[in-house]
Amino acid sequence: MVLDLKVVVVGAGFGGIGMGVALKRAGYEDFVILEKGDRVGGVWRENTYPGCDCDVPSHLYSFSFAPYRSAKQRYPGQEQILSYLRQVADDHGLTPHLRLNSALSAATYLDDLARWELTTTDGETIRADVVIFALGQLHRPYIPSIQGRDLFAGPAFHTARWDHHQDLRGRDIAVIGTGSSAVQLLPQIARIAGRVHVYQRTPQWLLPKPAREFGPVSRLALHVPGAHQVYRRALHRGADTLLAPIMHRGWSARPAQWFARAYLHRRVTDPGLRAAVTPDYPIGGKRIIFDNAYYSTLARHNVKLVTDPIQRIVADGVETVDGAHRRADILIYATGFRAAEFMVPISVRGRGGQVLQEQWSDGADAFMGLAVPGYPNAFLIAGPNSFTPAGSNPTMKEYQIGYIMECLRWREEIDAPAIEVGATAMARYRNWLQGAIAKTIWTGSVNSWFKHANGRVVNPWPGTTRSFARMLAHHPADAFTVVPAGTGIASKASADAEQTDRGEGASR
Ligand code: N01
Repeated sequence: MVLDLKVVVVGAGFGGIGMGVALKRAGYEDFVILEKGDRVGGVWRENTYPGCDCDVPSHLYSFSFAPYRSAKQRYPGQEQILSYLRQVADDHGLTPHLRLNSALSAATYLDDLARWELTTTDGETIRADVVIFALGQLHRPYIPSIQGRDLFAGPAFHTARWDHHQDLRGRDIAVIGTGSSAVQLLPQIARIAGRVHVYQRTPQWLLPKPAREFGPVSRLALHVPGAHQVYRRALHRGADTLLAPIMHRGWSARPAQWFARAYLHRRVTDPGLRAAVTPDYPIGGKRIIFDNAYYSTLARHNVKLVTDPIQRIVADGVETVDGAHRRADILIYATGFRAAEFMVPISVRGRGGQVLQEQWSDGADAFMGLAVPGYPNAFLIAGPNSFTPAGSNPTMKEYQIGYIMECLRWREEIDAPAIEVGATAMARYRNWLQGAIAKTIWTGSVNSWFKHANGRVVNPWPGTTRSFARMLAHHPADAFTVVPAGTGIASKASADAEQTDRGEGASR
């Protein structure tokens, strides 16, 4: 049996839940949210490693319509974020719309019907007018294929697949990777482990996290009408003013780099360790980490930072290229995610059967990270180049959700079977985007999950959250075009020509 719906949202993290709330508020009832997991929460459901929390303040890392008014912690913990998302879903009546344990495997646009046909891994077929992919980027673990990986005899797992059955007390642990997850994890496990070897390939820039607790006075003050909005706005402005300039080369990043270097010098007194953890690339080249405990943990008697590259993994430990063998009972991969691969493993076919993954083989791109020419009535939340390393990603998603709602309203208003972003608007946006990225430090040689394997910067947004909002403040008719039913295309070139002929405007 085929289920017939108006809208299908894929993913129940911040993007999918926020989209569900917007649909409900606009009076939509005929929609489902497909979720591959057994609960809502996205990355905050997947990541349960000790110490997992958020280094963005809770009053920013939340929806504008659902403030964390009584939060005691300035930075929310993983469980707190998970229960916040569950609460938002409950409060806004999303539970009946959720289809948990239901992973999308394929999405195909049916030209004749101007509708999407969606197939789940358990064989269900759904047809819908509109599909919104809110899959997120940091949920498919990356485990490097280091020689001997399968020979390790003890427990080995990724930070996003934490094995809670393992007792780490007194054990020798190897942690591979020194990104945000490792930095949060290390202080927690070092307290109980026998010995921890941390394998660093590239050092990270760290900045301190301001005080963690909100006192009773601050909490009370945030209940004063309007105070929460003022505080949130101030946090946004602060991030846009202090953090966003770091992404640009030159003087604007210098104060942050001086500050980070001074912090490192204060916290790491051993000259050898200090040299080992000092990055040789500009701050912001990788996502900056906010933390207070990592540097002091590296100096603990039972923790050793290893900077010699890993040669191989053996049954009882890790060997480095200098010939050293370090024993490990447990191996933890803090090696990040397949973040540069968008929409994997879903097979997406647009007009005329064109295949999204083929189009994106050199790196994904999408108009404002939310729409791709040739894929009518399909939208993304947190698609390519819409991750902000300098602010609140739930806020970026809210801006995209607002724009998608405008698209849905416009489509209904003009009674169009389908709309899609025009090739001209996309080309102009792409030109602007590439120009903006060229002015950032991300194009440097340092490795990061911001980039595709070919070096193209595909994840971060090269501006402030305010500039993102400004660019989405245009009417969809400025960028989108109507697609009548039955508009299959023979090739991408003919589609481009056809859309240009229609003379659609551009959004900027
Ligand atoms: O992953 P990462 P993460 N041999 O990709 C190393 C978000 N997050 O899970 O730098 C040896 O940053 C790799 O080395 P190198 C946040 O946006 C947010 O830590 O590539 N090492 C690196 O050190 C974050 O940016 C919060 O040289 C290898 C590490 O593995 C994103 O998630 C909290 C290797 C991977 O670091 C990802 O963070 C946690 C190899 N073969 C996470 N391969 C918040 O608080 C890789 N590495 C919001």
